[in-house]
Amino acid sequence: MTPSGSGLRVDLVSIFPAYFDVLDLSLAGKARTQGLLDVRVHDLRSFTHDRHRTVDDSPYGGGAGMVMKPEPWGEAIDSVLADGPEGRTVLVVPTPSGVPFTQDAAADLAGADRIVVACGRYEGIDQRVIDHYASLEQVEVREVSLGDYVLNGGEVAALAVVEAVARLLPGFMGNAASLSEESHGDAGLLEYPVYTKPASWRGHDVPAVLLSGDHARIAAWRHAQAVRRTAQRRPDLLPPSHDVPALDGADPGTAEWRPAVRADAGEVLTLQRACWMDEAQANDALDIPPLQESYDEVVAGLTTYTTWVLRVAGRLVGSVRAHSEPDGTWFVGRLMVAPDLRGHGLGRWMLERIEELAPPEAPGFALITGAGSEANLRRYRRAGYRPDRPDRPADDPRAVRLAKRRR
Ligand code: 6GU
Repeated sequence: MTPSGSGLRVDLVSIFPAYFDVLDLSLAGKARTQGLLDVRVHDLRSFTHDRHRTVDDSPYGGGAGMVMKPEPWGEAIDSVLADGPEGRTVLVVPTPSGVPFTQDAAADLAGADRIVVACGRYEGIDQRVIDHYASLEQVEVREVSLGDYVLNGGEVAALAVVEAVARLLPGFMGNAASLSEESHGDAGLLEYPVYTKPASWRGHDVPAVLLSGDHARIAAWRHAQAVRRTAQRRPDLLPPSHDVPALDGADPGTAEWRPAVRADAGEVLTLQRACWMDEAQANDALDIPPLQESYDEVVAGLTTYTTWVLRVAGRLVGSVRAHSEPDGTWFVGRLMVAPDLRGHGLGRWMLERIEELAPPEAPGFALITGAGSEANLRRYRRAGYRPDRPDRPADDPRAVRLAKRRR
């Protein structure tokens, strides 16, 4: 908050002050009536002195378009700075060549005492204006961009900045919004899809899990949906990509690690059967479920679990899935590697990748493996897994549950 406690002061400078009339209606309008935000709009042209109120001129060095002259900007910003609160002042200059404007940047601005937004038009503002204010002790300058597209001027960006900042101000609408952003489990992922009544609309049903009343299953489903959406739409937000371990004779450029889709189900099932054969031999049990049952389970698992597949040169060579147990433990299942490709580290690699997709609040990981499979027990031990609840009798004496605390 400001030293005076009078809220955030925002000064918007533009040749189109009417652009900001909407601030009386929006979220920012609510912050204003609550006294959290004090927005003032200034017409750049009132800081010109010629008959035509000129704000632009042709660029030195030639080229297309016009550049905004430094003098009106200098007078306007000086005048704005001369009247207003003490404290931390940030000059925001919207430009498509700025640094991306992010939620972190909005949160940072919400902690300032005043923001001045200089809305340029044409090809931009003479760079010396930015350089001059950046050289002043009492002003921080941020050239920001909304995204990789070009707008005609900074006004729409200024509105976006004001709205993003206003809803983060301490006290705004009881602060429910900012609380949810800080405490919700899937920070850094895109939101899961949301639904409301009616349960069926134009032939589209709300996913049944959301009607189940089972809060642990609902949370697990939402996390799986958030991970899958993020992988599909914003892979850049997921943990940094890691190279798939090299396979003899395979072009590493053909490796593909991504969330499973329904079209993968048949091959996941085939992989499961191939792995089951080995497992059955190691554990002396051959109770393979009927194909239909397994298929239904794989398909259902694609939405209720976070299931990922590894393809190399188009072939499905590995798969793993995970979901949150009621206490938040990230339970890893069906870690499978094609039998002819064992020993290249693919299993360990997939285990590490799926662990990275656990919700941040997960206290640790768990999995179940055959008690008679010495090789698997050794592999999981090397990956940090130890017998879980060894005191408790196992449901199935042929299986052991292993767990690992989160680091
Ligand atoms: Cl901040 N300004 C302009 N003029 N165009 C943009 C932008 C900003 N962000 C994306 N495109």
